[in-house]
Amino acid sequence: MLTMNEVMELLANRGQGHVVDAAMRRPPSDRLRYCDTVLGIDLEGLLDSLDAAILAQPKPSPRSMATPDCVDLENDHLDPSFVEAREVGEAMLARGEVACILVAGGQGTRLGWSGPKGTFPIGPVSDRSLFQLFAESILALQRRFGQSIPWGIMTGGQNHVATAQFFTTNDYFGLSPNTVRLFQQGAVPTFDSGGKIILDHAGEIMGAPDGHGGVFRAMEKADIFAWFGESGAKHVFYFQVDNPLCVVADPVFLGIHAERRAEMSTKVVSKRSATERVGVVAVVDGTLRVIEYLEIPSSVSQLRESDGKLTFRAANTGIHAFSIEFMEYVARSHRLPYHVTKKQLPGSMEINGATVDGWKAEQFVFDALPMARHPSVVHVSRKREFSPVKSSNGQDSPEEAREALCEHYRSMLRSSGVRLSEKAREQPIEISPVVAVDEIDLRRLNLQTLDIDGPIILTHDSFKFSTSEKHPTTSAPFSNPARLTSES
Ligand code: UD2
Repeated sequence: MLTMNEVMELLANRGQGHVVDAAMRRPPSDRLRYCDTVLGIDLEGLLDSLDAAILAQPKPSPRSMATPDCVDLENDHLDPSFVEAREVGEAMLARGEVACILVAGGQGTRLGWSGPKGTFPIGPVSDRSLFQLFAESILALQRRFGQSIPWGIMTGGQNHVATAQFFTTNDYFGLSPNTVRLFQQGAVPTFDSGGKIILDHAGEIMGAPDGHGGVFRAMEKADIFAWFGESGAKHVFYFQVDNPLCVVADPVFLGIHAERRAEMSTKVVSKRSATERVGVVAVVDGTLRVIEYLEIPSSVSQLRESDGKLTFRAANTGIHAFSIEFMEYVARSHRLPYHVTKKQLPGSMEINGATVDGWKAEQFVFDALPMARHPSVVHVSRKREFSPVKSSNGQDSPEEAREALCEHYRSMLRSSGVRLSEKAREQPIEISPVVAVDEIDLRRLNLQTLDIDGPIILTHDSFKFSTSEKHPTTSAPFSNPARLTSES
């Protein structure tokens, strides 16, 4: 990495002399802090990407594009051929070889939610938050496999404190605090429309979050790799905060990842339309990568097979598995490219919140895929595993996600042999992960009939259920776990 003097020289040579002057006006003891957003990053790569964006240099169109080879679990995740993969993944969890990373640094601006997105209430009956849902999934797996699962949560500068308070206020949702670590992602400079680094009215460099691809650098800086290593973890299950259907630390996915000795594996679902705002996984000029939705030519996204299916339909879910060694390699390689996009940014002289046209640079976690020697792609059911909460209404809305959760719980009950009465089928339903994370857990409950005429929630303490409105206050302990009726 560049020394401070080399960074100053580079900035001076690349038209950023105003930053050098500002830094030199700082007392030497303050320069390291002042330059934090330009140190420890691939500054040259960032400035090259900025110049290319400003010159609107067209990205070289791929010479060749092909669809990726996928392990297909879309139709039946319980397919016997994956029993072995599940067993491999469960053995990894039982040996304490799995850690989790959740990226929760972005702002939930499109959702219109003021707090950290993970605090958003998503439980169809309980309104439990996204963070609680994920925490209880991890708690359930820890109990099932008798091993702690270290959980790193990446926050952003704007939501770190609020996220930390949310976990302490909620006692980490039953998790032991020493198995959860929050760490902040890094920041990179923002640029005005002419490509100059923006300084605020105090002469400070205006930084912005460096993208979820900043997770590698942030994990290294926060000693997460050392923490994971000390706990015996060898593999990392990586997921995004906005998808409540994510099967956290999915043993089948982890088993496939390990069986194929993959450094990085990624889950895809079928795109629901040519214009859906998701990246697609494809083989571009012989290399497996994700092409982000803003960078996919419409001629490619519109291509269809003879059966009408989209040719490039492998949608990036943001769910990945990594070997820890590979994550450390990516962190040290400084090879992740920067994606520079035009944004409305707070101006250097923010007057009444005035914003200016500028440029923002981000790194994307999935750009590590081309660096993996043996990547694997697993195609899973969208219905079962993917309903991100992105905007307040329409597609990817909270309502859509809540209904997807209810349908997921109903199908879990059906797959485990439970008969749902006519009226129970219409009710909102929720199963806390600590009661059951999947059909296998549910079968152990020996629950045979569910005949309830109100919102149902199977909570954790002594399998109670509540048939009241939201935030159930009254709940009836089961007299007979096999048969649940409103009269229970
Ligand atoms: C992302 C993917 C898209 C598809 C979609 C699925 C990118 C660029 N695109 O779209 O291909 O997979 O998700 O839902 O990722 N985050 C941080 N720090 C940041 C920025 C984001 O932690 O600086 C987190 C954010 O909290 C969220 C996740 O990364 O958990 C995805 O970020 P997003 O919602 O901005 O990505 P989106 O919806 O543009």
